[in-house]
Amino acid sequence: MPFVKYEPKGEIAYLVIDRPEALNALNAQVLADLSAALDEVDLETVRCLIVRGAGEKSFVAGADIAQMKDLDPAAGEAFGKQGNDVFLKLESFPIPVIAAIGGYALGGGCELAMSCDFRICSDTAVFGQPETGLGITPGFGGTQRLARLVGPGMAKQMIYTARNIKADEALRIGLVNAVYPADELYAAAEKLALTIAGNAPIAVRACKKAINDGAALTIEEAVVCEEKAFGSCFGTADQREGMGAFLEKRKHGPYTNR
Ligand code: DAK
Repeated sequence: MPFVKYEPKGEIAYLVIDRPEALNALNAQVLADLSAALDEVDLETVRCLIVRGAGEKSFVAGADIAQMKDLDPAAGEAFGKQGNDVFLKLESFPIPVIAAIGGYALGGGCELAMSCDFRICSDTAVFGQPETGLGITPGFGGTQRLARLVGPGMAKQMIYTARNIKADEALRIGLVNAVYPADELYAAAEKLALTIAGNAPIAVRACKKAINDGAALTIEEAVVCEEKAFGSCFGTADQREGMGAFLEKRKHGPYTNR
């Protein structure tokens, strides 16, 4: 029974983590299903993904503590690698991925959200890295991505204290881009996804790759990523349409991904 549902909706699609009886906690099967769901995405049609949790209470309440409890060091390392591999696949997925967080995003759930391109959340959302309170470290990239997103000082405070934060604080520290009333979250996510889907897909993909590839480089090396991205758009039908529409003072037609 897959714990991740792939739900295409025209040019956008949802990946729904669907294990509400455990607040969508990530066990090995959920991670395998998430990887398989990414393989299902039709990249010819779909231009933006939204990741969300099933139910109203939780995005993902962490890695599955019951499954992790009796792991030995080798099995712990293997579980960490499985999660890291899937989250890296999501982070470098060719099209943008929005995390729409309605409720708990704890531990592996916060790490899943941080592997997406950006995050929006409900006013009921709760974020945290509770691992040190459980006797472990974050295991799916939390020590690295949280520090990059909110700075090392705030990341260290959150991780060392294992204290949860609410949506307003997540907004203040830059962990999420926007907070919505809970019943408006998914409509807002769709609106954002459709706006992205309306722009030239080859350009959007090239921007994602340039931003990701450049993040760990010096500025001198990083701008080369942008030069490559920029160059790759020229000669595409979408670049001709976009610039042609501007010069002809008309709205651009739908982009064709060509
Ligand atoms: N794992 C397993 N089950 C979970 C779960 C989780 N993370 N979170 C919730 N559940 C289950 C509960 O056990 C309960 O199951 P039943 O008792 O009904 O069978 C059900 O979901 C509903 O939860 P509650 O009854 O607790 O619901 P409440 O509303 O009272 O509380 C809560 C909600 C989110 C505050 C609470 O459930 C909670 O504190 N959950 C745990 C949150 C947490 O600590 N998450 C971080 C997990 S640690 C690594 C790899 C990965 C990681 C680390 C290392 N290596 C390989 C190195 C990642 C670690 C984590 O993510």
